[in-house]
Amino acid sequence: MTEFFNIPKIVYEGKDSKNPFAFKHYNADEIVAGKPMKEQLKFAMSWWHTLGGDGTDMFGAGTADKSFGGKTGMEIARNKVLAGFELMHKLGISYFCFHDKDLVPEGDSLQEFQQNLDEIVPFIKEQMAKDSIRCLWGTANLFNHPRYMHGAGTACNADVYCYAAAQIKKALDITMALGGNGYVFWGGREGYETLLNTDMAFELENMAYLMKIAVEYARGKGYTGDFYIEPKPKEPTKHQYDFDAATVLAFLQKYGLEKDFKLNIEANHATLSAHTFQHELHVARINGAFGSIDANQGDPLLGWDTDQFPTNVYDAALAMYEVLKNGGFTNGGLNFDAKPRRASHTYEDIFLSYIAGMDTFALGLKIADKMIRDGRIDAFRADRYASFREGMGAKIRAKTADLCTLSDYALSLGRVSEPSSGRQEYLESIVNDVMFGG
Ligand code: XLS
Ligand code: CA
Ligand code: CA
Repeated sequence: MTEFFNIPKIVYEGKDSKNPFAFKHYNADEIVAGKPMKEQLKFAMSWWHTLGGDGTDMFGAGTADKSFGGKTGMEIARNKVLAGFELMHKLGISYFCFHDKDLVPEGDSLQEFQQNLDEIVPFIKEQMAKDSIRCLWGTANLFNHPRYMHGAGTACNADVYCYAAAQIKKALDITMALGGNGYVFWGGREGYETLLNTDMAFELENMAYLMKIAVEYARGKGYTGDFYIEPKPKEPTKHQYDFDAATVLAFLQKYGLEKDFKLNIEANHATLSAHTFQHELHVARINGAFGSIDANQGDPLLGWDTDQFPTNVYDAALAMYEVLKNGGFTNGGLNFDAKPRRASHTYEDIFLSYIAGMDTFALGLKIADKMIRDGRIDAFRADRYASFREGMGAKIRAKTADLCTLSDYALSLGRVSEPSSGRQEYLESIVNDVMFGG
C-alpha cells in the first residue's frame, strides 16, 4: 500500500521523552476522570486544513503540495482519502470533519459535483470500516464560490438560496451515509457589510427557515445526530449574524429552533468576539447547548482567524474544565480546525502540529480533572453565594419574596455589611498550583 507520510505510528512515551514524534502527555487508554483519554478528548482531523490547505494566503502562493501525487481532480480526491486515513491511523485519531467541497472537485455543474460525491463516499466508507474511524460532523461549504458573495441562507437572490439548499441536502445525505454524529452550520457569508443594502430582519428569517427545513429533512430520513451552529463574530463579513454564543442562542429562541440546535464553539472565534474560549463554552453549557469544539487558537496580537494549533495549556485546561462540568462530550468532540503556519510546510510539520495540539489538550484534561478533584475553586465559588442559602437570600432563591418584602428587609437592616473579597488573584494562584505544584 502506498504510504504518503514517511513517519512511524506515534506512540505515548511519557513526559520525559524528547522524541518529537511521540506523545508526552496523550496516552489514549489512560483513565482520566473516569474514562480513557481518547473518549474524553474525541480528537478529530479537519479535512480542509489537513488535506486541503496548502498555505496560500493573500500575499502569496501555497507552500505545501496537497495533491498527494494525484494528477486529476478525482485522483487527488482519492489520494486525499488514503492520506487522511493514514494520518489518522498514525496519530490515533478516531474522527474526521469535512465540508462537501473538501472531498471532491465541484466540476462544472451541481450534477457533476453530486456525482463526484457519490463516487467518493463509498470509498471513504471502505477506509472507515478498516480502521473504525468515524465522522464527527459534516457541513456544506456555502462561502467559497462567488455565487455566495451575498451569503447563502441570507442571499438576496432566491436562486442562490436554492443552490445552497441543494448543497445542504446533499451534505446531509453524505453525513448520514458516513454515520456522522453531527452537522454544522457555520454562517460563512451570512452577515453584511452595510445596512444601506441589507434587510437584516428579512435575511435572518430566511436563514432560520433554511435551518428549519434542513432539520425536518434530516430527521425525516432518520438522522439522530446533532445539529450545530458555530458562532463567529467577523470574517469574512464585517457583521456575522452568528456573532457569539449568546447571539446564536437568542436567534435560535426567536425562531423556535432551540430544541434542534447545539453550539460548536471554536476557540479562535471566541477570542475574535472579545470573549475567552471558556466564556463561550460556559454560555453554551449553562443554556444546555454545549455540543462540540473546534480546537485551535488565535494570536492575541493579530485580529483575524489564524486557526493555529492549540498550544496554550492554561486555555485548554479551562476549556476541559467546562467539558468535564458538562459531563463530557456526547455526540461532539475536539475537531482540530487548525493548520500549521505557512512556513511550517512539510508533512512532518502536520504531524508535529497534531502532536502539539493533542498533548496540549491531554494536559488540559488532566489539569481540569485535578482542579475539580482539588475542589478549592468550586468550593470558593459556591461559598461566595452563601448568603442565598438562608433568610431572605433563601426566599429570593425560592422566588417567594416580592419587591416590597425585599425593600422592607433592606430598610430593617439599615446598612449592608461589607461584601467578602472576590479573591481573584488567590484563585488564579490555585490554578497555577494545580498545574505546577506537587
Ligand atoms: C471558519 C470556520 C469553518 C467552520 C466549518 O472560520 O471555522 O472552518 O468550522 O465551516
Ligand atoms: Ca471552525
Ligand atoms: Ca476559524
